[in-house]
Amino acid sequence: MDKETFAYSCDVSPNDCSQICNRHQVEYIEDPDSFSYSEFFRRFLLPNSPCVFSARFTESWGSRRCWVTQDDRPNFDHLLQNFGDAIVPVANCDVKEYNSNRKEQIPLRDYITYWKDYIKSNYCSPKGCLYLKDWHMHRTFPDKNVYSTLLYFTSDWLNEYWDAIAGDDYRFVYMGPKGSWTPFHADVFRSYSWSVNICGKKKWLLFPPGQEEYLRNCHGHLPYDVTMPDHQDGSTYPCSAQCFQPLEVIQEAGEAIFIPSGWHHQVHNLEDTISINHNWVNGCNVAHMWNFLQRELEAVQQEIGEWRETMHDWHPHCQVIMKSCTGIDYKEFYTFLTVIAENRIRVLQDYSAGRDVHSCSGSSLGPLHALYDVSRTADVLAALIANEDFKKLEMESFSPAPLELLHRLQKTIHCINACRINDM
Ligand SMILES: O=C(O)CCC(=O)C(=O)O
Ligand SMILES: [Fe+2]
Repeated sequence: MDKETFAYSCDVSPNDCSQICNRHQVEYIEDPDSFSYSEFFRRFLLPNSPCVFSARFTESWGSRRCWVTQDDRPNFDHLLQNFGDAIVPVANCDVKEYNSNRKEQIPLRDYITYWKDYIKSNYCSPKGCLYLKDWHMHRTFPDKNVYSTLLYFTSDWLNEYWDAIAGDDYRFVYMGPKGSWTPFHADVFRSYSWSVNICGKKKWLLFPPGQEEYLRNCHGHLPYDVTMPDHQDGSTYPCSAQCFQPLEVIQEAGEAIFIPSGWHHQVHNLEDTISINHNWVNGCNVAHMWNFLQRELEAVQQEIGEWRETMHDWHPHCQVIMKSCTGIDYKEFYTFLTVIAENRIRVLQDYSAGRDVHSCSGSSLGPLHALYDVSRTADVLAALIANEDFKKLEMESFSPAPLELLHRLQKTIHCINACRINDM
């Protein structure tokens, strides 16, 4: 990150997306040589706006050669030879379960047999339209080297955290025939996503944050498929007439799309398509994640509100339910902030001491980015510490103690501002 961008990031609050809502087109970035990280940060990350990168950005990816045949179709033979035994999650696009699709785990070999038969039968099968999605390919095959995350997407606290605790990851492969699709949703924890088509073509329907409120039905539920004509019916969807038309993006082979935080979307594969995507969170959208967690906890508290007075462990119980519904509770959110904070404090200490910082987690975008991360972590940590529900947790078991960590972050910001900022 350059000095101008750092100074700008100190003056504007992240995620002010008001200017995007009336825009009708998503911006297209053509040339990797003239598009810097700082420009992406200023024009897309901070304002929380979507964009598409041309296929030139992913030209060097191995998967764009090995996973694709000469005529730009999925290379089934290569996938079978390299990954045939892997067990992969497969959703049935024709079977709705809650607001998603029924999923099962099968060997990739069987999925590819199905896919080939499906094509031969003219995209029709008694099994329905099956979509391989959310396959943690990178976790199972870390050395396959089929892609490398674009620099613009590398400030990724979510995967940095889950890698550090060897817990999980949010790096996925999707593959499915023409006609497979993903229902209307916003991403996990209100994270960003990026997605690159290795081959094929997708149609994205994007709704800026808040528009989804107009799409709720009379029971307050969000739609499963926003393309269904019944959304025009005012008695079932009382506010749908007020909703903007979605931004529609056609993503071609090789192109990358950036989906900002909290933007609801629905995705259709217009051809047989393979894509790679990550969910990610960083200093620009961590406040979205924190707001989302607070709303999730409120929803749980409402749901079991009648036992508040009679159940002695009602507050911890709300956290348990929240963790089972969303995948994270307040304690884990705190641990997540701790890992990022410690990594960035270390980068800045090493930098101040004149040590080489290139090999540390969170250092690749430079010391000013580390300083930006420290200041965003401190802001969200301060909000967490002031939160009444967080105060009710058993904080003696938290290490480091939240206030101590906040003071260390503030001291780091102070020291760097006082002595080094002009040299960075
Ligand atoms: O490609 C798809 O089917 C869905 C991808 C998606 O929802 C995302 O990347 O956020
Ligand atoms: Fe998504």
